[in-house]
Amino acid sequence: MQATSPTNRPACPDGLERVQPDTDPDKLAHILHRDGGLVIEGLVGPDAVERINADLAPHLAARRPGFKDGHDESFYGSSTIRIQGLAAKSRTFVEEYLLHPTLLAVADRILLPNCGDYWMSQSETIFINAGNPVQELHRDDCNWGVAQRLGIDLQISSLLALGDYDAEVGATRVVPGSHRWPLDRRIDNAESFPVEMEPGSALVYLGSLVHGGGANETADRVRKGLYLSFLQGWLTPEEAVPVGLGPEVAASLPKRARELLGWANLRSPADASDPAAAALQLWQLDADDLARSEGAFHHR
Ligand SMILES: O=C(O)CCC(=O)C(=O)O
Repeated sequence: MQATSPTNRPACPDGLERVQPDTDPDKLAHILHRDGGLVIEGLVGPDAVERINADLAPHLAARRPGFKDGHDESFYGSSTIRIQGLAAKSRTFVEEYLLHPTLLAVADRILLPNCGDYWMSQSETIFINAGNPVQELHRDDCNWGVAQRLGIDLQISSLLALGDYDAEVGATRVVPGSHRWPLDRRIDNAESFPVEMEPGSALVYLGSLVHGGGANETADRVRKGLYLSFLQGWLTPEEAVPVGLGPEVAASLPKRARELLGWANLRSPADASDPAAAALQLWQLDADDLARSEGAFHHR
């Protein structure tokens, strides 16, 4: 079956548009709101992909497959290697992906209408080894079930291909247009399509889009994906990001990276008309935000 977008526009087999990194971010936001996801081709260059792979290789080698007992069979993957805290493990990840201007420009447009600032919710390798079955389809926003019912964009997620990313090896499956569905509508695997990508390309999608990892039906290939998500600053991230990062690494990073990684007060909403709302800030640490931003806990 050929996938169609909500506007019945002819589309790729997975129903998502392919765009280039220099596409106008307003257009990217428009496509995301229309389809729920898109693929940015060549978002990260081959050198950076190689360096991220090299940075993460020792960590991957040391980690056993599986993530959370009791949930590996249907969700995390008994043969899948997940490692979080990537900012502390790969400087290239920070410079070339977390701070990618296109990714941040689109996150600004999706998230800032409803918050003073957003932060990283999670960075994670999702390396699906041969034989791992298909993951349960889901929406990332289900982490914040109460807020999910507000009907606003809570999160923007992405999966960067770090190697093979075809249907047979377990490319992410998406249900185009499902970000508009009522939350109680039944999700059928038959309505999902694999998003095939070249290394360095990224699937970017709203937290409300139904998706899941594909089955790795190969004998010996690995589906190498790197997950990164940004979340409304008034919601609790999936990963305890600043704790994992630690002050020394935080101090060595650019300011915007520190902000995204929980090493700064969250900015108040730009349009806060209530003086109290402008004065109050989330994620305070006494009066020492600046010191904290620099990666040091010095109290006056
Ligand atoms: O690995 C993938 O393609 C998707 C993974 C995912 O959605 C998740 O683990 O929450």
